Amino acid sequence: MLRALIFDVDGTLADTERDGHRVAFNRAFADAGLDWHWDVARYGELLRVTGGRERILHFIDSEAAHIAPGEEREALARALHAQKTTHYLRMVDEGAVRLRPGIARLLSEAHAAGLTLAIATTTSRANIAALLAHALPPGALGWFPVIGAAEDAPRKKPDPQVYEFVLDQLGFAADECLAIEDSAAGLQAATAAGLRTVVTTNDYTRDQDFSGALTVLSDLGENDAPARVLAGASAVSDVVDVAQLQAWHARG
Ligand code: XBP
Ligand code: MG
Repeated sequence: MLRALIFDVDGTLADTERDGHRVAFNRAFADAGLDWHWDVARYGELLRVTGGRERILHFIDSEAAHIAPGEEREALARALHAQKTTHYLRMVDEGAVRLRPGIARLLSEAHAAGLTLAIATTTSRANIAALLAHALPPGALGWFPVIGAAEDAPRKKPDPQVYEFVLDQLGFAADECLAIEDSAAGLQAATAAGLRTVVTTNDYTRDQDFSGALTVLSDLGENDAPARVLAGASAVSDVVDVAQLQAWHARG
């Protein structure tokens, strides 16, 4: 029986990366007087490193090796990442980030149907709270009794740590849940935790390897803009709703 849906955040609930996180990183670099700029294409490459602080550290290693290794490098990455989060939170409050097609519809429907909703993400609790507060009805954060975030799982996806944390908190077996992800790293993390996964791709993840996913979709679909199945199990309805997820889950 399907009991819980576990959602990734960045790229899955919302297209946060190109016009949200990326812009916030660049603002933090400018604030610090650095001439670093992550353009849209470069950011796509950098997304291979999951976790914003880890992404900055990787960039320092590859392009700013003159910055002393060790404490100086760690402190710089931490400070830039904190400043980036400040910018990102402001941008979310200003409405720079929107939920993806079908997300608000499916979350409301699943909550009303009694499915447990959870989150498993690499980003921070503050970023999740801001996004949900801005984009969903008041109180929607309370629809998610379990949230696994950066603070709970220092080992970032594709490591399964955040999914294992969420499953532990939920108290459900992995085969009673579905994960919804947008990236190969996310799919690997969920799969390694024993979860079956529905993938909705986006501009940054479209060409990644999603073998092992239950199904791969353009998005969850709205009534006037149906979801397209790109690979895996076919759909019985135009939009991904609770009945559709139950059907996929039952196929195993
Ligand atoms: C998301 C990430 C995050 C975001 C930026 O991966 O890797 O690092 O890009 O957020 P996923 P932070 O969707 O697989 O969880 O700067 O807060 O890390
Ligand atoms: Mg993601």
